[in-house]
Amino acid sequence: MPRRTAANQPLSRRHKRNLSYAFVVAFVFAILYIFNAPGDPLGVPFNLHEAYMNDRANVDGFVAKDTYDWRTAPFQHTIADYIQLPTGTPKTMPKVQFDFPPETSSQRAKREARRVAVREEFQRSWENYRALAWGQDELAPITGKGAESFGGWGATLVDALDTLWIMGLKDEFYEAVEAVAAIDFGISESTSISVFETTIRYLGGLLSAYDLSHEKVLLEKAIQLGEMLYRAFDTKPNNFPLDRLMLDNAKNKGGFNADSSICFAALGSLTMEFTRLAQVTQKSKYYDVVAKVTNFLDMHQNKTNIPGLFPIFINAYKEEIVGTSFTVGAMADSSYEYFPKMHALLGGLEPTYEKLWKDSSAMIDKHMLFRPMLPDTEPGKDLLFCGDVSISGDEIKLDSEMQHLTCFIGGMFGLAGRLMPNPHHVELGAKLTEGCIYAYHAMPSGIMPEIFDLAPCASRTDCAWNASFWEAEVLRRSYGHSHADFEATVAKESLPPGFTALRDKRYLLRPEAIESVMIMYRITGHEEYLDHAWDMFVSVVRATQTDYANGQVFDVTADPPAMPENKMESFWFGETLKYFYLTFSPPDMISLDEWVFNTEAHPFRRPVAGVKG
Ligand code: DMJ
Repeated sequence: MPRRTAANQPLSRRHKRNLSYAFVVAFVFAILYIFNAPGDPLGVPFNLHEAYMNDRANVDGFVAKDTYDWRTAPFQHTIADYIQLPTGTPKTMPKVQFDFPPETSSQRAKREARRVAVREEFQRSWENYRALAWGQDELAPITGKGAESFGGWGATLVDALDTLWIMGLKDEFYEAVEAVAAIDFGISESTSISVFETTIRYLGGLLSAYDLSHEKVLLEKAIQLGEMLYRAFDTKPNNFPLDRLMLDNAKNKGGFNADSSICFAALGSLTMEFTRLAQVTQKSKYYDVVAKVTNFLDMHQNKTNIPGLFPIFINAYKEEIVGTSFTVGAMADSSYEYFPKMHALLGGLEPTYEKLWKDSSAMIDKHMLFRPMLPDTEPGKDLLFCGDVSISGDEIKLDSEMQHLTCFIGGMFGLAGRLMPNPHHVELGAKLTEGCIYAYHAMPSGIMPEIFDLAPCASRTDCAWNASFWEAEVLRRSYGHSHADFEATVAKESLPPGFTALRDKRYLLRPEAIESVMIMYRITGHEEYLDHAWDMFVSVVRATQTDYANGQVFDVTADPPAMPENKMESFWFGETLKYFYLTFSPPDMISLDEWVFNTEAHPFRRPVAGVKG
């Protein structure tokens, strides 16, 4: 018979009771821990974040420094009557964002870990910009030197301001505001500036940081810069904006001729920034000059060579729109993007933007969107891309070439489909976003190239894989003749099935794909977008990280990635990292129902329904 030991003796009732108490206490602690697990200390609701960031208790007053007051610059082609900002009370707009249910603790832990990783990537580059290129336009990410590219006023400093605010980097934000107050828009590194780039990066950045922080000096700087850019509208015969502004001429005499050839993006996408400037200053003169362009576009929209669409180049001087090449990519993109966004920014009070959107989106859908032909094992029916079109006689021809720049289009259709309710547009937005996600996955580095071509399907509903068609398309793009040529091209170019050419294999740190992922996630709440975003982030960091920051990639087909280029544009801070961060933030952080982004990812406050501005 076994001996009775302490271990095998039956437990006394007192022991059992004590054990149950211990179990209950441990269980309660475990539950408390799970629901209050230490996460990101900055992960607080938006109103608390805003109160924390805008508490200026320890912040000095800032004084704007400018050696020249652009309000005094000449303006020869004076305007007698301004088109006024729309009056009336902003309309109630349909809800954009999905009603997100509360997240579980494990969802939150995963999301916050990803958000912190994005913030840390930003901070690493920011610290080096601060130490090595403070106040310059860019930090060269390999040599660690400063570089000037956009007027020399600190493009990165201004482009990143609102990202600092959104990421809760309070000390860094106010340090940057102090440096921005000291920018001298009276002098420049450059003799001429791009009106479009200066507007979307600098003016957009200043207005957005002002909208978020209410920091007065940011509005003063926005007005100084706005007055400089306003000189681009000092043109004969119609006050249409110039593509480039010669700064000395603008200061000394003014009075220009409108451009005889200006791209659609440069002509049509100053609307949001000048409208927001008009709203916050209550000065319709800023709205007037962009509204004139909008009225012109409206009058001509249905008389172009493909009615509804605008060609890449326009004669602003003669007010002629006769071009035959059309794209939603480079040189046109943001003008289409701004139609639905202006509808939101004006609280639905100006019907022209809805009309411009409806007529252009119908033709983009009809002529430019295409399903890629992919092996039957691939999810081709769920994907769309957007190519370019040209017209010759009556024949409209699709060039099934996609640009990274065009990846914003998924978010554009999704957002517009919510603002001006249209489930078909939301579905297009999802498929276009899936197209870009697919192109990221298809490349050995996990990153989509700058420009590539695909074999297009004849139908979006029915499209069986046809290897001979793919081969013919590869040969057409590469000027090859034989099956051997085809095989050599596929091997040399690392072409996945369905891809017919990689016209530009670089990745320039661009934001458009993650922009659409973020918007579609906020609209639909579909969790798989979070994983796609994370895959993109991991691949992008892996291929771009340098000792100092992140550099452009030469070849997205190289794996492991080669050394990046010594170049980092300001939109890496202003857009790309911001959209990654917002994807992994709680959805009330810059809600799409309260804010609308300009094309450089600067959020502007939307009017509140029923409340006059
Ligand atoms: C940004 O400067 C803006 O998004 C612009 O509209 C075009 N694209 C670049 C970044 O890729």
